[in-house]
Amino acid sequence: MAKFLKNTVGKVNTTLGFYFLTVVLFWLKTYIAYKNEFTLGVKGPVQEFILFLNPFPTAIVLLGIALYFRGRLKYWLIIIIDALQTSWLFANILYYREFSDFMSAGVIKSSGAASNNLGTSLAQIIHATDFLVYADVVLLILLLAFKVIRIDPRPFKIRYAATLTMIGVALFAVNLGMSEHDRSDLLTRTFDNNYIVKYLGLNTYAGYSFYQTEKESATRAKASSSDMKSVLAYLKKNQADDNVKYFGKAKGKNVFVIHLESFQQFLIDYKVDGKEVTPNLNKFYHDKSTLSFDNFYHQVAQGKTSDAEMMMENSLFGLPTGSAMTQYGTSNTFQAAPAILSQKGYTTAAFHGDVASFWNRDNAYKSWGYDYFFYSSYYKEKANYSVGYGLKDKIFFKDSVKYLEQLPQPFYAKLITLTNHYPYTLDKENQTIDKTTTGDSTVDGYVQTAHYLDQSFAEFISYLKKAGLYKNSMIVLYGDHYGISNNHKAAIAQLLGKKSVTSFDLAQFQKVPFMIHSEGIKGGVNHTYGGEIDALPTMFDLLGIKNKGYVQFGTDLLSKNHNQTVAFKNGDFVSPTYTKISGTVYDSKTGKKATNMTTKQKDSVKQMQNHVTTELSLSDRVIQGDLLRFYTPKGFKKVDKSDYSYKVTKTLKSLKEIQAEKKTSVLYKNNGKSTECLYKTDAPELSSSSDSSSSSSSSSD
Ligand code: GP9
Ligand code: MN
Repeated sequence: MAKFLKNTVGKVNTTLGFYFLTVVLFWLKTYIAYKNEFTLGVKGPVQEFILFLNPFPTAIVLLGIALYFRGRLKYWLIIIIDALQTSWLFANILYYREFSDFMSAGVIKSSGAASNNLGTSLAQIIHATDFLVYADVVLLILLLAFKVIRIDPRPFKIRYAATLTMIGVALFAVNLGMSEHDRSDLLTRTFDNNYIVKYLGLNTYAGYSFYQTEKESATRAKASSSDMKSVLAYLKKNQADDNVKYFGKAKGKNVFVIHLESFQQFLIDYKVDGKEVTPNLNKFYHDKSTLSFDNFYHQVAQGKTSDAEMMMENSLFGLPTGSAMTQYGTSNTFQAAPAILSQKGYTTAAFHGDVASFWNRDNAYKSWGYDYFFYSSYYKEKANYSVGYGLKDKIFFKDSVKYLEQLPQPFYAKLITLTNHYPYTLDKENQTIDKTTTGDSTVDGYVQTAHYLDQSFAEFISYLKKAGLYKNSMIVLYGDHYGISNNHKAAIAQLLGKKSVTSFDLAQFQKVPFMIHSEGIKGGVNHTYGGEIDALPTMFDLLGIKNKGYVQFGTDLLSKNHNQTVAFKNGDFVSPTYTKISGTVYDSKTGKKATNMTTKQKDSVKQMQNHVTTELSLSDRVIQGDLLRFYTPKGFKKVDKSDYSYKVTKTLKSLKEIQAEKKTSVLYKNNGKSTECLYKTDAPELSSSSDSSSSSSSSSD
């Protein structure tokens, strides 16, 4: 034993030994921090293994740089590189504690203190034990200084240094390969910083973040106010008038925006074995006070849900790649629906049963001016309460009520459902309709989760009726994007009762519901062509808010001048006359390829294409150049992100205070008595007596 120890200690006196000691110590503390300081959402043994592995590759490569240098210098370089990596870890531990997110290069560049008040709160969030991350660095310095570890002055062979670099790179490739296998499009789709750290580690995240920020800031720096002028000129020409018949018909009402996850239009009135899949949504769709659109398309790209949210609340498109909400949601200036409405006296809140960081919601929502954001930490969690990304819809809706009833009215509340999400798995106890039988296992569960969503929606609506909210609210429903991707052509054909599907059929398959319910308005199924980009101007029409002056690329679906050419993000489009998919033009009425077109017809297609290309590229310019910083609409006050915090404790306190101040919440009007008892759900998870009362939220942020 003594000999072994002596041998091991002896090895530390060589350059290689010292280097390895540093690598291992760095790995160890990073891993400890992963486990204790961050909520990375690691699930299953593969992800556990990736997490365990991921500090190694970059540490091997980065600390290995020192080995290319001579003599004592290489030792001090090892220490310096170690200290730098440690500082990044240290900064992120603090930042994460405050913002539940990793520090981005953008935050550092735009001075974290100014944009996030980090400076002022630093004293409150720092713990003495945080400095322990430097313990190994200090220890190594002391060991060297007191010559416990002797510096090996011999030059380290370049060949060995290169081998170590290569080992690091190879390990990185393994790490990346395993990660992509477990979660594809990790780097291109930019879902969540937590994902990048979980899979590729904190160092890689740093590199990724700096690369992204550099790319973004170059475009941002090039942009100027004259770019904004061309956008405004375009909008002036293209924005549509309001519809006097509808204008202001829902003025002053509460607004519910219910995000139907992955919900496609074909599900409306769809039957499996004679049984309606979504009877309650169908009823709502056909209600005499519901304006329903049956030619409404999703227009998302890689940003999926986040693209839908961007369009619905900003009337700006997502980006050609990645997610605009993730990449620009923190730093850009926005003039989003929540901000506009809150400046008109609304309380604004978003509800979602996933973690706050997904799609960078915790930051983007601040930029959009959301007063409140209730995410997973606000909801009681139990093993069977969640499926896939988070809380099951029935539980989500029910447990949202305790916050909803506290919002001063009028409010704008967005509720993002989650259960109807790929791969459409549902616990046995929640299955109340048979799967379809196409034989495609990812497709067949779709009707089951959609049915579950439908029931959840019905329970929520019946609560709204009992609580008196149904009458004084405008309720907007939309499907965010397809649920069944084009990779499942055979199954899609079966579902639609066709032999096979063409590209035209697949374009039609991108329809999603868009419904606006408000008691007193003239409802009915409206056949106007439109898409998510048009939702906000349409809602504003009903709420009596003029769109002119706002930078919104969509137009009011109810307006006579509404442009019915619906752009897909890749430049394809559909319209009542022609549809263009991958360069091929189809006659929208017949679905057949358009042949023998007259010059006039060709011109009309060309015009549509021009319109689509122009609006997409201008919208991209607004986001990539952060152009809204150059323009503030009349009467609009620029959003200051630092005014907002979504921390549980702060929010609960603020809700409590606001009750007596505003005196308009459902709770206040009910003499402080909760309306939760009005909520009826058949969620089996809540049926035992201990679970049926909704207890307080978890206390973690
Ligand atoms: C996650 C949820 C899913 O919070 O919104 O996003 P998606 O995968 O549909 O884009
Ligand atoms: Mn989605």
